[in-house]
Amino acid sequence: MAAPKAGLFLLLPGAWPVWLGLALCSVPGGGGSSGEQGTCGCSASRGSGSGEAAAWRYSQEANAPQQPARGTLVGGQMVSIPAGVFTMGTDEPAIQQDGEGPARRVRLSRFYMDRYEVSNAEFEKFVDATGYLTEAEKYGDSFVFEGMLSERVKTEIHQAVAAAPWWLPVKGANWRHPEGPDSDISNRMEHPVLHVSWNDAVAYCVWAGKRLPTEAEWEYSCRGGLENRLFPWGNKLCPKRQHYANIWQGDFPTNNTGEDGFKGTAPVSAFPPNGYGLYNVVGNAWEWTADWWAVHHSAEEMHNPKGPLSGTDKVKKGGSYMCHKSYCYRYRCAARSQNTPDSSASNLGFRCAADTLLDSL
Ligand SMILES: [Ca+2]
Ligand SMILES: [Ca+2]
Repeated sequence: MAAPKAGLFLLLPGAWPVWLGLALCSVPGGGGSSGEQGTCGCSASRGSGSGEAAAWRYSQEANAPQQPARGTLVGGQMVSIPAGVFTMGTDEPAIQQDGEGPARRVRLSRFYMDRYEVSNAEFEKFVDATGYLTEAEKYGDSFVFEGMLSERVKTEIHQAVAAAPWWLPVKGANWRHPEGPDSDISNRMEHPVLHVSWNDAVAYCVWAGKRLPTEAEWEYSCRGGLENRLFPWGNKLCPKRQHYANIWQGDFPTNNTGEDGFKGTAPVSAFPPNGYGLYNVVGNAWEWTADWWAVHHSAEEMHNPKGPLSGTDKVKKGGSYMCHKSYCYRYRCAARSQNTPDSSASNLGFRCAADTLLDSL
């Protein structure tokens, strides 16, 4: 099990995903224009809606795309992403060392993309059909954020990641037990599967007749037909004071208000979809891509790029429910990070892509 990257993880005081019934960004226009330091960090006053009202506000029905999606829904689970050319990366990198630039033109053939992050329910089908054991289960432990752990589990841990002491290797933590042996997913079957390594993600996608998206495909999907925008929906983090992603609100690292409704993960169908009809592309769970990690990129136009031929880490995209702008401003389409292929953690999942659709999809 490889250590999580130190720069990606946040203190999360809440113990469980909690629906707080708080839906609106409490600072009008939070997030502002491109490059502004907005976080929806609207801790001063919360929305006053009831849980039921907030649940409706973020339901699939209430958040149906207001404009026709440019991707085409195929069956219930995948979207046909049209061939096209887009600007990958940015010439205004927010995190220089991550290799977000340069902006370069990338041409892609048509492909298919999962509408949602792979959920616990979907992953369970795979495990039930194959008996697959994830790497976290084989290793016997996985990384969990300290703030998610019970006191009993914490007292049994005597080791931490030196560079990121808030991440603890928890014995018995895996996709079925995200916070260790005394936790389960019975109330989170529609949440993204966590504690899956890159190798686990590949195994799932192959079983499903799919594959992991390349980084270029993921980013193109993230942008939803928009050019040079920060987020899948535009440049404002909270347009019309509405939350569009599950990230962190509050004062890092002491207070996660859960203003967007979730201190932990959210259901994979929560929050409005982007222009291609994809949900939770940024935020909620980090998503593995197929590519090896590198930080230097050619500015030349490329056609269906697949990243470096080899490497030590794989690219992950989108940030997670633990991302706050002050620490991990990586819930942008151009943002990126990396882990070794055998890494697993309580904020890292995936979705699949495909070149063709099987009849069963
Ligand atoms: Ca949140
Ligand atoms: Ca995501």
